[in-house]
Amino acid sequence: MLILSDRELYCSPQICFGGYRRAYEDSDYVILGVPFDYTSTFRSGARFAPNHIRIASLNIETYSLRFGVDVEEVRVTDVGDLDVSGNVDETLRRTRKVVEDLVADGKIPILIGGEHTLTLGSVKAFDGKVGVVCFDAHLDLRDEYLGLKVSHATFMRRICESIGPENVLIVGVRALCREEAEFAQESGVNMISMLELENSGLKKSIEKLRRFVKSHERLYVSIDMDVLDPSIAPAVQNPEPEGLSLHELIGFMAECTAKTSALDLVEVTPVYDNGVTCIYAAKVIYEALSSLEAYRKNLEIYGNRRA
Ligand SMILES: [Mn+2]
Repeated sequence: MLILSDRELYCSPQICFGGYRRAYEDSDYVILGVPFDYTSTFRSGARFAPNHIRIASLNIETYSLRFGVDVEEVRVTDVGDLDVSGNVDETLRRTRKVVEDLVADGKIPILIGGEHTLTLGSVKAFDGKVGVVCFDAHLDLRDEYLGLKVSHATFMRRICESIGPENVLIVGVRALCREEAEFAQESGVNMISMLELENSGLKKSIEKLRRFVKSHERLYVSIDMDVLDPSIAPAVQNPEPEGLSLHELIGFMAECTAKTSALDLVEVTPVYDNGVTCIYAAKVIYEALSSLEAYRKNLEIYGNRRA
């Protein structure tokens, strides 16, 4: 039996997600903070989210009733935060390089932002061979915003240029400008708007998501926390009314599990939080880990049968 000294037992050198500090070599899932919000234009402060979400993660239960998994028993580690640069392109380059490393080592990266722009760096790690499922109130498809080609309002346009608009699905949309609506229509970006969800029902939307999942070998899943209704998750950089419930978000997310190669959660801004948005964020990550682990376990038992 391993005997720990009181110092080893009771002292923690730094906060890490869920307290998971296992050796990198022994982990399947790697948490990486990206504390960056230089292009934010409204309620800035997402740079503070990684540590606040880590604190929240230490104070909620880790067992998932949905997936029958206790994240305590999952091979997770937290490698800390990316050293961000004052230059956005350099921050995105570093994000890409680190995600490339993690993927090459067979890990599933789970990034905690930070603003949504980081997804552009992260997706590029897959060299164009990935579908993106993005949960977001916004389309973020402007060609330029406030003089910037690369920002939280344009990054999805840049992703479309990089991997092709037909390989992008944005779920939970309800906030867009005419330019974005027209681009989405003409380019063939896939979309499940909140209006569509309300009018056609959850079942139809899930069928649409399943078709997208089926047509891709692997997926990058990006969760902008503003996809949730601001009445439940108010502390985001750009809140928009009429959002998803957490149950709906986790349901959609679970549909992507079999193909999920990496995941990020972005746009939480703790300065506007009463603590609950960070709890929601930590919960989303726990449920994501649980569904990925349940799938992995299933594969071990039943072999490599993909949905
Ligand atoms: Mn958004």
